[in-house]
Amino acid sequence: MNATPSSPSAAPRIVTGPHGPYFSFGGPLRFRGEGFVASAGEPFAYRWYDKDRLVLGRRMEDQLRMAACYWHSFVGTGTDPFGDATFARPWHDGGDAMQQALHKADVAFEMFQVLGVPFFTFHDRDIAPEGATLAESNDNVKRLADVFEEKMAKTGVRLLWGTANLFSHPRYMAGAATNPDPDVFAYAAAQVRNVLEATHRLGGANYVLWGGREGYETLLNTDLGRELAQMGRFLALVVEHKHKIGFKGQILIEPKPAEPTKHQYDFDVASVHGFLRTYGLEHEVKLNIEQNHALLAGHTFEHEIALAQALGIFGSLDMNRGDEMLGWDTDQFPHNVQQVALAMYQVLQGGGIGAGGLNFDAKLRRQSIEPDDLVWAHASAMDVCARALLVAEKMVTDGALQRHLQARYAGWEGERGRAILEGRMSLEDLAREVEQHRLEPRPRSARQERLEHLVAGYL
Ligand code: XLS
Ligand code: NI
Ligand code: NI
Repeated sequence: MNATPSSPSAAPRIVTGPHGPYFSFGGPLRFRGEGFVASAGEPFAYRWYDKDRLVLGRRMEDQLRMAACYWHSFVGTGTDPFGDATFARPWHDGGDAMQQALHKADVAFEMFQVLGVPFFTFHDRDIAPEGATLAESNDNVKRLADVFEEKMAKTGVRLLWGTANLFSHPRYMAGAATNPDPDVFAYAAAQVRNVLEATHRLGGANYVLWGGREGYETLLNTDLGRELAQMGRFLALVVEHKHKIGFKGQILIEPKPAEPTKHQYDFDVASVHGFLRTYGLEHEVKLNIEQNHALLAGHTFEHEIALAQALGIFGSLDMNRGDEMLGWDTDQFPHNVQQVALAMYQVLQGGGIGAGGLNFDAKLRRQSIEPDDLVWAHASAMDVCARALLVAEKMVTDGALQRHLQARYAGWEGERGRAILEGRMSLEDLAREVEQHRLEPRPRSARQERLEHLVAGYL
């Protein structure tokens, strides 16, 4: 380990690996406020991400709990279905697979420090190579977890969540838990056990399951009912093991309607909630909601957040937008302040992000080939989220939206409304009420445009 000289005089130093600094930013990015003007000496500073600023009584860093993900940034190479790799990453060649993994870890922690991002996330296969046997693969993961433990202690970076990659390897082509072959189910279970334990050891706040291959292409070869039962059993085993090892983090499912399978079982918040209740897991498992997965399911991000909160299963967020014109998961960094603000408003109204966080499950466009593009992408996204949080704070403190909502539902706070909800009135009672009092409900404006104008004012 050696330290690189940092450019702005008093800035703390960044710990890099033996390959030296990968990014041109010598010290952690600083907060310089809205008036910041980039210069050769300081090409980037946060304009809104001021981690210690109090927002509704909590530090901004704690309201957002932002995380950089390992996979897109350090595994991705810029390939697309038509094109080869465009990113030349030095840790992808040179040395054996384990040496490459160590090099990758050095660069990852260098980036976390430059950004000052408090959390990271990973899949087992992102951090360590697959071995010849499962035992070897699991051992590789454990060795990297040792390395992480040391780096986390040195840098203060924490783990938002870990997850197992149960979708890349051909053994999982027909699903992991939902595979027609129980041996694959067993293999997936063994892999999850290992990552869950590594996540626990690293003090992870959550453990995520995204069922990329838990779905199907055609019913001609699929027994849907059987596969759902298998998935229910798998999740129960994960929950059981969590309690056995004393993992206190949240277990999260990440819904997505399709891609890679044509029809994914964890379609959206509503369908996952139904699934959890069917298998009696609604008090054990929460949701990791991804912005673009919501859009692909035909919902807004804020709809999925509000629904999960209403059902008591809100867990965490993956902050990556899609493209309005493209119907697939483009995993772009957030840049639309209004979109993020509307989501953050729901998060705040529902009591905050809790043990979850805002994970950038986002990747560079394949023409962004410079190392520093990784920093620019994350830092810009962090700044956009910070700004969106400040907008959401205004929406909360001003209170006009909330007042409108209260006025709109005020009837339900009255005697008749309460009697209905508390089950004190039958259909006959209600019919009598209407007749006796000659009730004739009068439609009232919902004022959508006026509220939209209010939102424009908070931006
Ligand atoms: C893919 C998912 C994936 C999960 C983690 O679309 O978003 O990246 O977040 O397995
Ligand atoms: Ni996704
Ligand atoms: Ni995701």
